[in-house]
Amino acid sequence: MSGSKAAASVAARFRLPGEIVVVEPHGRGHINDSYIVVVTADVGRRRYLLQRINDHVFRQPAEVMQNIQRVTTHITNHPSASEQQKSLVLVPANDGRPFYTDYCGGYWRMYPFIERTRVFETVGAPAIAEQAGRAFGRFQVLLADLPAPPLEETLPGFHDTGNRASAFREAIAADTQRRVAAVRTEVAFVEQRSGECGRLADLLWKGALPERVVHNDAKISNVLFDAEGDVAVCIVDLDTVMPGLAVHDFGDMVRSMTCRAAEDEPDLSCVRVDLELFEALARGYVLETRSVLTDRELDELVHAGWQITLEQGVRFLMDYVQGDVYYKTQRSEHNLERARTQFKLVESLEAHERELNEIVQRVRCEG
Ligand code: GN1
Ligand code: MG
Repeated sequence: MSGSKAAASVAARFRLPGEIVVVEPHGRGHINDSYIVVVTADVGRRRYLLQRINDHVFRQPAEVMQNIQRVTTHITNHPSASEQQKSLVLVPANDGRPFYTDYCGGYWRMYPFIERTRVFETVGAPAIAEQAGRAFGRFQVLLADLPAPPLEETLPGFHDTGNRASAFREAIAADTQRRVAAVRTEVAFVEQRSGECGRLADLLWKGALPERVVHNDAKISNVLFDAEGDVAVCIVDLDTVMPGLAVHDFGDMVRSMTCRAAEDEPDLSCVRVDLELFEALARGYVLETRSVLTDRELDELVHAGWQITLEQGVRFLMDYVQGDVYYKTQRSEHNLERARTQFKLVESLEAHERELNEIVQRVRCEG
């Protein structure tokens, strides 16, 4: 059965208010399969987002869904959440559960599609970076009072960059696809920097940085803006919301919001940190998290940008070396191109480290 056909039969297993008229692929994301479901109801046409969870990546999909259920319920009842953020709720399956399992054991879930919004794949102006920084900051603050128990750690060590570097070393040594010879320069790039990869995990272990509920995939395309593209109104993609470090999210924001090029831009001459975008992002994020973040967390913002960008490059390169088994790709060297783009940005972050720290100092003193 084709993906869309299977999705159409699964869509009927959810509590929808009318007749399903269209089910079509929604080509976003590197991991899960997503579909748009259109329903005609008495109240008019309604769209939904149906997703099949990738169970090679998420080994415990039921725990992922339990986390999402807790997070969406908390946010829906939160007095300071936006209307759009509150509308990110799970559509129950016909049996009342927040997901449906098909006859192969696949996990599916559905959300109402949040209409009158738009998504950016790259950041073209400081105002967008500031809005996105504010939106992720508010998201972290909304979850700061999530009641116990802690969320499940569905992807253990997700941002443990040191562990990622060790796994990478093993993949290089195994070289199952015979691709390592072609990426010696990139492997050396990572090796030269591996000493600094463990810093955030060490600070967490020593208790210098607090564990919080964070998003863990804080990239620009996970922010919904209003239809005009001026105001960030909702954070989406809750699969990886789990315990972690606030600065991991900021690091992912630096990675995806301070460079005007896309994460897979093959022309490396346009890949560099834009200090205006960085300043706007830092201002937005610090403004919103002021009441929650510690000084030690703010001290690590610039390092986190470097570390998470390097980590993402290591992950893309490792997938290339292992034969493109984790991320979806659109072309044969896609993962390698993605890795090179991350490494170019790492170099640029290194070259501008002093200015980036000065910007953070300035932003911290404002207001
Ligand atoms: C993956 O599937 P998607 O696009 O939301 C990945 C993130 C990476 C991101 C890079 C579970 O996210 O960690 O940062 O790609 N998610 C997982 O764009 O590995
Ligand atoms: Mg994601």
